[in-house]
Amino acid sequence: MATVAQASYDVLRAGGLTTIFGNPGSNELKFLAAMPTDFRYVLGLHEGAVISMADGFALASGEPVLVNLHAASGSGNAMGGLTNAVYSHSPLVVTAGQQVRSTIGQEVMLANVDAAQLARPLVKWSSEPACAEDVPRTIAQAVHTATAAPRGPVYVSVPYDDWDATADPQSVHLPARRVRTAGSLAPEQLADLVEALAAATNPAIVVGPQVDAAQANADAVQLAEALRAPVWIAPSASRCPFPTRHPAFRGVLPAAVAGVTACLAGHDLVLVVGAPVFRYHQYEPGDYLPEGTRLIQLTADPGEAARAPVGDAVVVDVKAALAQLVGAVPAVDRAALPPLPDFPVPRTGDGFVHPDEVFALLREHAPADAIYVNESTSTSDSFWSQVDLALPGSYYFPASGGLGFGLPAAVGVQLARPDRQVIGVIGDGSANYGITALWTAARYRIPVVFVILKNGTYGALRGFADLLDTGETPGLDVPGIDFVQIAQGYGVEARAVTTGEEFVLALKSALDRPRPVLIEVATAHLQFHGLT
Ligand code: TZD
Ligand code: CA
Repeated sequence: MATVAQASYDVLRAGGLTTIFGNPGSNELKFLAAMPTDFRYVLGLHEGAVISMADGFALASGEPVLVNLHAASGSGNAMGGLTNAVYSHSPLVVTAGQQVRSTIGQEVMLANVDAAQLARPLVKWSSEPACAEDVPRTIAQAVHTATAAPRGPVYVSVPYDDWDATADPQSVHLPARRVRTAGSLAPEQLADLVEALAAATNPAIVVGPQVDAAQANADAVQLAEALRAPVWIAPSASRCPFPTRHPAFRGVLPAAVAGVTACLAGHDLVLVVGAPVFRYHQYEPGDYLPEGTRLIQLTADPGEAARAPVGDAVVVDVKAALAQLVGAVPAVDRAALPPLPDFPVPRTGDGFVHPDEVFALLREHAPADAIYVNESTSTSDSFWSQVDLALPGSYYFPASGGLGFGLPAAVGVQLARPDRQVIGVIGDGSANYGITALWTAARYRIPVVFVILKNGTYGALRGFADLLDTGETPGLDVPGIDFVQIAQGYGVEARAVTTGEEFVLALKSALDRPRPVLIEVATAHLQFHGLT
């Protein structure tokens, strides 16, 4: 007779969840002791890093991933990272070990009191099975819920005395079940969209993370070419859904109402594909759209459709919808899109490396198919002006703005995509929230190149302080952090550079290594500010 643990692992295997990211405690040992040999366990030293490594792995592989946390304590540590997974539609199956069923009511040490409630405002679905026999079915439900459109994280709490119980013989049906979503445009919806696009004199397209997640980037290119329409990436880009050197590409829309409206001026129709309308950040109220502009949003997420403050929406699989539109829009009689200007000449620093120069040098010296995981918050404009991202799955940024994603997610992405070099571009502020992932990268020889941009400050908050006119506030600078020593302490080779030439040498040698390497780049005059 199979145990609950064995039946549960059969469900996980069938769903492809054979990589487990976790940090264990006493409540998880029974589950881990039963782990079959075809599963692999990736240990993270803090749950914030665990969840973000898993998030990166799920985003880059396109597959659901199991996260195994310790009770409420471990779950709480993972909660910030979970906000990113929610907004990146990451199919994480988060399990947390619970104390022995009969003792939860006494609130013994490390009981997860009211466990299912803990993650509920964030996750798609949360549960603690009512009895041991229902654990394998609950885990199957969790996997199907996480992967059904719109994808997203789920949470399951399992008392640890359940794992050794005898499984319900009927659990054998669970691994074979498949749950699939259909979601093309109905004929009349397609006809309406084609009519609107054909009638528009100057349509624009805005593409979002769902396009990259569905690997529909080439479909978006085809639609842009068919319509001869310019393309922007939706504000607060968490992925790169369009090739950045295509003549139609106009950049990332600013994350403020006024800026979006200014960019979209002159367009009578804006088709938003695979993004919310919109993920603003800076509060600059104004008209959501230019006068006379109509907006139509295509999204797989009914929540995104319902909460938009402006425009019509169609809830649909965006890859299917794009392919349908490409096949149906009539040829247009408009001028071809002009070729792109050359890359802007990067600004350079003296005694430090300007971020523009870092990104230009990465473009020149890193592999063309490198994947960038970016968590450097004040350097976005530099990044987008200098990079050449052509392939799907080339860029990841924290989807809810919660720091602590970047460094661990780079590790998870590299584990999922050993065929492409991952470069983590991480600010000296952001790096600290997920720093323990360096140990995991070293321990499992996951060869990420971490580029730490060191300006000694929370640069983005200095930008906000100007915007909000708050002047000098406490808590904005982070001087005196030596990332070379920190990295070495976790077992990662590291070096610090202060010139472009040094950076190129360090980068080339890092790219040749089969192990992770960290390069700390001075991106401001640290001594001058007294910030070393
Ligand atoms: N804590 C968490 C978990 N998420 C956050 N977004 C913040 C705090 C606030 N925050 C930002 O939104 S940007 C930022 C902070 C602290 C500064 C990051 O500094 P950095 O990058 O060094 O990584 P820059 O380029 O210097 O801004
Ligand atoms: Ca910084």
